[in-house]
Amino acid sequence: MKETKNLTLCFLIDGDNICLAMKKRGFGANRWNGVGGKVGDKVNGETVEEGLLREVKEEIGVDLKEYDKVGEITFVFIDNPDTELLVHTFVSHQWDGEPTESEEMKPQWFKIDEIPYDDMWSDDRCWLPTVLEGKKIKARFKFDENEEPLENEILEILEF
Ligand code: 6OG
Repeated sequence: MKETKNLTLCFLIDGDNICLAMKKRGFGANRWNGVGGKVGDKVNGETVEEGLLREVKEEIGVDLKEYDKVGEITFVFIDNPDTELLVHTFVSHQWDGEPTESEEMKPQWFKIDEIPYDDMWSDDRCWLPTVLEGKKIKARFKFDENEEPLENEILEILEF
């Protein structure tokens, strides 16, 4: 039986700047990414949006005031074929508070044209520019056992 785990991922955008956060521990450590995490992690029956607000607050201390869903991205790892990660992806232009370091994440602002793709998950280079152009996507990526993308396994990027 395939299991789908729901996660959230959010990018704060301020004009030409994007807030990324360095993951300090756990899955995806030492990569820049948006902020988010598992839905229902710590709170039973949590909705995707509740999970988004909780994780953004926990990880960078910010309360989102506005956010748009911009993508649904499915990740499959070849050494864990029965589990799919479904990452509900958002951008926000309005929030309360300043992004602040936590035990899990160290946030930093980057110019949108200087996003450090070499130090991010490799899929980001494929879909994040499309999202930053204001499009919404559905995408699916498959990784090998070394967390490297498998050639020709980028199945689709669609507007929906
Ligand atoms: P926690 O383990 O911290 O949630 N995530 C990914 N993000 C990108 N850009 N690419 C991936 O490719 C990802 N896999 C997971 C979702 C993990 C956080 O990392 C995101 C969550 O925001 C494989 O609870």
